[in-house]
Amino acid sequence: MKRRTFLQKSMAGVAAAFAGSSGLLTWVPRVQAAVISKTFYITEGYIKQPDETQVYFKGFSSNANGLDVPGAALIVQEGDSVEITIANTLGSNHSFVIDGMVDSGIIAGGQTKKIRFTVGAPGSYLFYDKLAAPYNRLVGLHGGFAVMPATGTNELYPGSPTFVQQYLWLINEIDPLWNTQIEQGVLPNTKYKPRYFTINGRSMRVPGHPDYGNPDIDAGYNPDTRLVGSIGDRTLVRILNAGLAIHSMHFHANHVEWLARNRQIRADIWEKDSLLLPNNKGSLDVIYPFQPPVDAWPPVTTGHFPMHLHDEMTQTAGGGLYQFGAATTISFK
Ligand SMILES: [Cu+2]
Repeated sequence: MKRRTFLQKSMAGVAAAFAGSSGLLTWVPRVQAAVISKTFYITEGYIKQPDETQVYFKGFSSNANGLDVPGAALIVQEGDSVEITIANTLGSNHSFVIDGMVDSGIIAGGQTKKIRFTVGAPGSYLFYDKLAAPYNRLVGLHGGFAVMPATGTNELYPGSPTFVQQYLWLINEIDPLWNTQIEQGVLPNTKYKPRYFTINGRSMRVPGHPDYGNPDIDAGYNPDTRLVGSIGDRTLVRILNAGLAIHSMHFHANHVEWLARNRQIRADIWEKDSLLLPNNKGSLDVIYPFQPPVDAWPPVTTGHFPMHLHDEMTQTAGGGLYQFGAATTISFK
């Protein structure tokens, strides 16, 4: 997989308007709206899965010659003006949609289209291709769109608990047979059997595997995905589900503060260790507080803990490789 790259441009002269790659979001709070521009190339290619199978994907890529699955995450602020140019390098029709905010309409094969919109309410959104639903979305045409409130504060929505850093986790599951049928230009006609499960396009590797700890490959060590903090580094995690399956997210060491699900703000913020992630573009927003685990004695301030999904199939690859699925790690440094 090509390393994710990112293009940044702000016509209002505001630096660091949005961020890096698919997961760890860079954000500098600001009070004025800005103009945010981004170009995506709709591309295709193959990504090697944990069992060495090469699987076909399409993506919203930052380079015409690359393949980014998911597409680079965008982080913007309510009220910003966004201009997105989408160059469809393929022969098939595609689209770019953010529910409630923008719908490009059909972008025909070979066509380049520029869309403009004003950013709506704060929260965590998916951008995706809605054509041939859900197949184009599942085959990789998706990415995260994080909207900060216009308050100039590190909070999910005005008045919500604050944090010092934020990540975006995009969960997907992959049925390679479906992807192959999409490659062949036919709509899948077989029963859905996902065999790979990813966070930000990557799966876990286990100790002893040649790619264990390789940040480009191993979801447990990829800096976009792995939560890293010291005590007190309250961390917002925006979790989005591009896939068809409902999941159970389980955090170790700390409970999380549950702020929203499907952008519905919780009236009461519960502290939970496991949470249901809805399917079909569902979302969860939580704060991982990086506090000393409350039940540990003597007190724990450093260490390395998992976050995995509790639906067991998601912890496998290729129909059986256990612990090569959708999981990552949490590092108290
Ligand atoms: Cu668990």
